[in-house]
Amino acid sequence: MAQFEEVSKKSELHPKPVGMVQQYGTAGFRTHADHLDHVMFRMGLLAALRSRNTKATIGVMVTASHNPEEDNGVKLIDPMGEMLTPVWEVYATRLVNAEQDHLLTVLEDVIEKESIDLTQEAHVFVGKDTRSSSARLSEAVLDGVTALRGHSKDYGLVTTPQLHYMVCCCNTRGEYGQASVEGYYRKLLQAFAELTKHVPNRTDDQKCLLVDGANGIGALKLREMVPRLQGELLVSLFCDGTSGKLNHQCGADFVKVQQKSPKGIDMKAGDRCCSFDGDGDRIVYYYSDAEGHFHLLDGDKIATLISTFLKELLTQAGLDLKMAVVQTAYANGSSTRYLQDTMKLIVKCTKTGVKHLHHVAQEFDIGVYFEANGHGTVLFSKVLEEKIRRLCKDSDGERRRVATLLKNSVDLINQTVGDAISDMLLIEAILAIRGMTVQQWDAIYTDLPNRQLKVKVSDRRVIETTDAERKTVSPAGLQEAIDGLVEKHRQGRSFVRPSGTEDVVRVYAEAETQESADALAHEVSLVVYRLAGGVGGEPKPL
Ligand code: 16G
Ligand code: MG
Repeated sequence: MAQFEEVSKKSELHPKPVGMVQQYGTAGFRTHADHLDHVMFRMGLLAALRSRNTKATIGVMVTASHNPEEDNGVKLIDPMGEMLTPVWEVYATRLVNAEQDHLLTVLEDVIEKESIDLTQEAHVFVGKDTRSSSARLSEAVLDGVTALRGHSKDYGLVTTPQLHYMVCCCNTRGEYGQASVEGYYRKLLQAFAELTKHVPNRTDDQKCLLVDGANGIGALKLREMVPRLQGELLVSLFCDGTSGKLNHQCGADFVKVQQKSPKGIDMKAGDRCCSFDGDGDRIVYYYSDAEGHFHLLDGDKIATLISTFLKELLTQAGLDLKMAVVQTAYANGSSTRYLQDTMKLIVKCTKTGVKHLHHVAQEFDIGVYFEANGHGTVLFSKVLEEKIRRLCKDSDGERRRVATLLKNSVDLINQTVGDAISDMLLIEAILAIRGMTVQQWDAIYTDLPNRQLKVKVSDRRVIETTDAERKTVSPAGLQEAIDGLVEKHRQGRSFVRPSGTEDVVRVYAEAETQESADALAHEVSLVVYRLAGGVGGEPKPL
């Protein structure tokens, strides 16, 4: 077709290696940067189609998050700033895997299936992280958009959540904020200043926060904000990208998995610290005590702090609304018990992957969702936002104060997706308002010791799960074997699931003591190895 001449011509500049197959997984396409040029070009094409299909602006983010610097990846962002809808993930996979002479056929197929009108305008926002390959790869995305006569706006270096925010702002005609990095800073900084302005007498020590920027984009963006925090938060930035390598021995994933502080951070006993991941959509907190023991405050502890704070405000404001915390099977059993039994909150469990949590959180007036790995945010219903707005205007005294706190919390939170910078500011504001130290926050409940292992099998798809990945249905006998092992450990719990990002089966175990959790994880991984076709040597630690 004549209208695709440009696509044909341009796609020759971004050829697909014959036989290469990739999958739009939990976090989009992600692999070694050398294998991504054609993927990027084609995702530019797909974004231009998705934009026409939704009659809205679509985002394309070039990043491989916490993966090594040599990798890269790409994710599409739907109109309200949410993850790409699953049907289009299938199109993405098809388009990327089409051999060169088949590309137009697959493209036409999507156009026909979705009845896309090519005379419509298409608008695409593009962003990238700090990887050395990101500049060239985002050019390939822009090429794809142009080849289908789409308009693009290149935001250059931004965190993933910043691009989600831009897309949402643009499609809500500014209702969510102004679609620029400056607009993002202004919205967050103002909400943070409002939240902290009546907090009395904090010492500099209480305001100090050590931040590990994973040598990535989060560090660059935070550095731009720090001078504008008006001394309410004193940030010492480490792993800021000036010398170290992206995600290398630093960042949220390293800290969470290794359960130790990042290399290069200068932390003393009791210092409050946090780590971002490589694209700024995850955060974990930690400190070390006087005996040198490391304490991690992960996504579960963050969800607990935030949901406790919001629930109290709701009660004080006299708002009786539905609130829930959404977790995955990885949530520490102690956190689930605390939220359910002590806080009397509704707790939901979903499959791993942000989009699953996001979806369930949308069903409530306040949906707090966090993965244990530190990715999470809070969603507010339109009804609640309206009630808060009205209360701010119509009430006075204590009720008005509480309503204003709620309003500023809503403004500080990036509701499109988990956002390390926004989460960090909210956590800091809550700790300040409550006059709470990191140790007091940590003491809300005590994590059950846990262990994660991974097992290599010849085909991880043989593992099928149910009940939000907490039970397996195949291979036969596996769940019974796990149940038998769990029974032998006090407070034991264990589950296994095929990874969505790596060719392995993941094993999780928790129990009353670390020895017991370690033993349980080991025993379960041996059963997986035996029943699910293990390959290579013995199962390895994560
Ligand atoms: C991706 C997901 C994350 C999930 C992780 C699980 C997004 C944006 N990220 O990083 O939510 O926890 O994958 O990885 O959805 P796994 O399947 O390899 O355990
Ligand atoms: Mg990330």
